[in-house]
Amino acid sequence: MQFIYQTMSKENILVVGSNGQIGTELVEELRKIYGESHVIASDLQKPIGADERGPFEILDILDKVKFEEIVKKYQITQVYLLAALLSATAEKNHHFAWKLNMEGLLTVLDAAVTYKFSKVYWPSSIAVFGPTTPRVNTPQYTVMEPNTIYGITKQAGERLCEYYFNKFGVDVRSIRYPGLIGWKAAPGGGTTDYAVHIYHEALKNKKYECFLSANTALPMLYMPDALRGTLQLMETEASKVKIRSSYNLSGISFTPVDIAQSISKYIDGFTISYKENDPRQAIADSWPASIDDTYAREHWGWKHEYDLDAMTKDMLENISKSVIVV
Ligand code: NAD
Ligand code: AKB
Repeated sequence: MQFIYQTMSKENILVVGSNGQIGTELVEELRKIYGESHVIASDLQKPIGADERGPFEILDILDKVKFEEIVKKYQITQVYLLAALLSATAEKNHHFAWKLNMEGLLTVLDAAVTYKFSKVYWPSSIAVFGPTTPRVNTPQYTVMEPNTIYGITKQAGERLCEYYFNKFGVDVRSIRYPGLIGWKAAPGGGTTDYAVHIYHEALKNKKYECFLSANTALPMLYMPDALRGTLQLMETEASKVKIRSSYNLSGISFTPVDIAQSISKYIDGFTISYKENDPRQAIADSWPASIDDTYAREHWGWKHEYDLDAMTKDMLENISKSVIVV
């Protein structure tokens, strides 16, 4: 087995947290590029109902011994670290959010030094910004005072990534994802999750009760764009990746009213109502409404493709054909 890994590809990639919203789709894309046997998926448990293609390992990223065993077993050269608590879940247990989000990253960065990984990918978030940040067209470099535990871990994580790049030469790359919207997997406990649930409820019941208020604008991105951007950043020549904390990345920004109007173009009679006093409102209010991603566009050619209506059409078509329940 090891012989195959050595001869078929130079890269053996470990995805940590592969059963989640991003991992489910990212593993598929990575396997198209590097070959099934070179992309090792891993998570706390085997994915339910998943096909058996490609290697999978049960891994808790807080178990450093097991992580290193897997790194050695598959001669891992790159890690995509996706395991984390997201904004809403993290607020329910801030100690564990700090532990998982920070220790997981430190473990991977230390292993990158020890085992000389060629690259590491770790996603940050728009949650690095806070209530004192300019909300519209938020620049790459600006005031950053996040007031959620999730945002605090993302900001500290960005500092760690840059530190390991400068001090140890770890080729770590990162994107500050906005809210991601896709139909292949459920979102995992964030503030932007409404923008996935709304499509499922629209198709099932022609109505949706939104936990954010009507005019809460947030930056969002359709999953095919997010995956393309991620792989594009990871394929970029190292000298062009000039930001080693994390890149702002922008796609579409919209409010619950905007997405409801977009859905109404495809589903007659769709209605939206608003739930009051949800704790996720305060999180959303502390985040940017839109993002300036000039550096990603200039440094490595980022460009999003999907606007709101194109995403809505694609989401509704695919959810109606799929068996995935969110
Ligand atoms: P998710 O919650 O859907 O998936 C996370 C996965 O990690 C889950 O499958 C979970 O089982 C696994 N996991 C949890 N604890 C683990 C542990 N101890 N060891 C191993 N695996 C563990 O999250 P996601 O949406 O796929 O996000 C992945 C990353 O991208 C996170 O760092 C998140 O902060 C970041 N991000 C996501 C979004 C988004 O909108 N989805 C936006 C910004 C940033
Ligand atoms: C969340 O809402 O927590 C995530 C994010 C934007 O980081 N989707």
